[in-house]
Amino acid sequence: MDQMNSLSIHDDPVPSPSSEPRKQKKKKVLLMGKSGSGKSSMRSIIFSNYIAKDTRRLGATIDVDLSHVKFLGNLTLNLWDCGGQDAFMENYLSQQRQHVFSNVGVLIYVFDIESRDFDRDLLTYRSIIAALSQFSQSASVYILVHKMDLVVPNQREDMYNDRVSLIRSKSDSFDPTPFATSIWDQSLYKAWAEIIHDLVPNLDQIEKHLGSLGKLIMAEEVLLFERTSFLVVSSWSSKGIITSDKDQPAQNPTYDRNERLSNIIKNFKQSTSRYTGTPKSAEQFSVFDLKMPNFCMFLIKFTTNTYLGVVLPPGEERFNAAKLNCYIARTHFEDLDSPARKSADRGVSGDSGELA
Ligand SMILES: Nc1nc2c(ncn2[C@@H]2O[C@H](COP(=O)(O)OP(=O)(O)OP(=O)(O)O)[C@@H](O)[C@H]2O)c(=O)[nH]1
Ligand SMILES: [Mg+2]
Repeated sequence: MDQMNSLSIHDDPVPSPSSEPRKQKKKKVLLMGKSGSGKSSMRSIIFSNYIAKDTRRLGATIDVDLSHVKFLGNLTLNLWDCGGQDAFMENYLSQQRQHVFSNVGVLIYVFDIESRDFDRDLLTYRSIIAALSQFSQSASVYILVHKMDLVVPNQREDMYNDRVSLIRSKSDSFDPTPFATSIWDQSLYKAWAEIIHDLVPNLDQIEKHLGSLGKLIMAEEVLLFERTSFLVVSSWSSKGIITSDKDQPAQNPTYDRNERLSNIIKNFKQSTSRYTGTPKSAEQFSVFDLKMPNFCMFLIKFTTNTYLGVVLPPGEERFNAAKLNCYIARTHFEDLDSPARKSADRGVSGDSGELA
């Protein structure tokens, strides 16, 4: 246990991030797709603590709903939730063309799998892609084939593959990353966790340090959750024990456990908010312990923008020492998260409004 109490996470030759203060980075994220495809629903679930059934009361978005999300790694996401009614789409493509499509970091385009007129959806997508290649050629493109829950299970894969190959053929020089999603299961969390993983600038460094921490505390698995979305943005597993890759043989067969866990904890946070009267956006727990006969787990508030989850074999000693060491490691990870940020303004400070 001595070894664990003198935690050092500098065993890998990683340059100290505190010596090179990072500037605040901004990423413009366009969320587009036709009206009713589910854009605002997913935005509310991922960033505003909604659960799936809350989305039924959302109205159609008028023009663009703009929100700024402060994020892990000194990153601010400028999220443009673009109302998808025809008149708005035409406006983005004409009068507002440069304003909407310049400086875009990421385009997330949502297709409704139930749409009756997919050919028309494709035409609109093509116009959007043309505008994007005109003003933001280096943007990343993600396509979400959404509402998959409405398709009977044995047709899902074929239908999804058909749609994706057609969408790809209309994507010009972009190479979109596709996902099949639904707000009614963990697929939405998986898609957004991957998108966010690509967005966070210094995640490779964070990942390296997370691995060192995992080894030192003799964990089986370490998970880093982004605070606002509660998505697992990074994870580490001790070798040979667990893999999250579904194509690799694993002792833990639940390959989508990270997404499931995000889903479960977000629902848990919703319930605590409902029954304790705590505002949904407030920090709702600082620590969560789970001690089962075959494994233990704790979740702690870690840095400004993260929670840390640690899975361990059963055993009180190891559990307590690991937790203590994670608390010691917090200051170091705080630097990796965002050295410049000590502001009280956290999370979504949505200034919803029209295009300027
Ligand atoms: N069955 C199913 N319904 C969904 C899903 N995602 C969203 N919905 C429903 O779709 C409806 C429309 O969703 P919105 O998120 O408002 O659609 P939008 O894309 O923002 O539409 P605009 O703002 O007009 O562009 C809501 O009633 C949601 O509950 C899904 O995955 N499955
Ligand atoms: Mg909307």
